[in-house]
Amino acid sequence: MAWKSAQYREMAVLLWRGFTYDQVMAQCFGNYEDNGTKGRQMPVHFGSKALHFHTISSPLATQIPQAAGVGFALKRDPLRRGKNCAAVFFGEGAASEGDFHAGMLLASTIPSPTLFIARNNGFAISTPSSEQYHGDGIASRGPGYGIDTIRVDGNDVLAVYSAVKEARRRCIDQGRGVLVEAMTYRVGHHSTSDDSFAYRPRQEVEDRKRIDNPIARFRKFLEHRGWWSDGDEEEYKDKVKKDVMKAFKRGETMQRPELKEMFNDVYGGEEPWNIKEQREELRQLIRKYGQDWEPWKNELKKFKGDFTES
Ligand SMILES: Cc1ncc(C[n+]2csc(CCOP(=O)(O)OP(=O)(O)O)c2C)c(N)n1
Repeated sequence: MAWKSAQYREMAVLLWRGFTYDQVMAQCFGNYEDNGTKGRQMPVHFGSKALHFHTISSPLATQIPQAAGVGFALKRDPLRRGKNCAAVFFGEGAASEGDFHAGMLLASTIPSPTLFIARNNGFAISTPSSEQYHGDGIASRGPGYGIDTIRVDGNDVLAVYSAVKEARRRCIDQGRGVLVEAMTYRVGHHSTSDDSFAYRPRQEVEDRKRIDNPIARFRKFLEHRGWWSDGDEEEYKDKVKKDVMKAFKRGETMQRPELKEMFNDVYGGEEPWNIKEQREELRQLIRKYGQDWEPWKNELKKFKGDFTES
């Protein structure tokens, strides 16, 4: 199974590998079933050791040189050499960070089977790609690093599938990095706190949704072949919506992980004195005020276990 390093739009990779809706909600709500990040990460910053998915970091592009390092480690391991690669996802905005260049250079000079997947969706929040680079997108940078590169129509599901399949084959066979740039258009707002109509026309978005959209296009393809219909679509959407809402309601009401988790896993190896000291200080404060001061009393009920006892 390839090691994945993602930005924050790759939840589908996890779902494809068997991550459940309950696990998604556990991470987003930071409840006690959030085994990967234990309530200590921002929502959608998933991670799963079992599914070989590195925990997502907020600072853009940090995953890129890390992935090149993972690729190198895979190549050094006799059991995984020639079988596995590291795959890293990032946006065209993240590719403006120095870390993009560091990662590409690393995979090129200390060759490592790393699949760089740039998803160029035209925007980095409000910055259009026309302001992101003056050259020919991200793909044009690959040859400069001696890295095999392909640009693909990111709105054509099957084209992306075959491009990535071939890129992966080359990556593993040659033990070298390969760059894929998938061209698409972000029809949604950047996030729920963004109003993209402040910086692009509504009509442009509506047109893209209807005309050149991977979901709409693939659906048309399936319908044309007689493999999908309006009825199938309605039935499927209805089922997924129900399943998602069920997991949402369940995850929302569950208790948070034990408070002591906040201090765990900060460093590897022996725990340093400052972490011990901070844990003890919080314990003393909770002993003193936890049951008397209303805001803390209410807040503490949301966590599993009794921190003062642990
Ligand atoms: C180093 C750093 N700078 C800025 C940000 C704020 N930020 C978060 S997402 C984002 C846009 C990223 O755009 P892109 O890489 O194209 O990915 P997209 O969101 O379009 O998928 C920015 C600027 C950040 N998280 N980290």
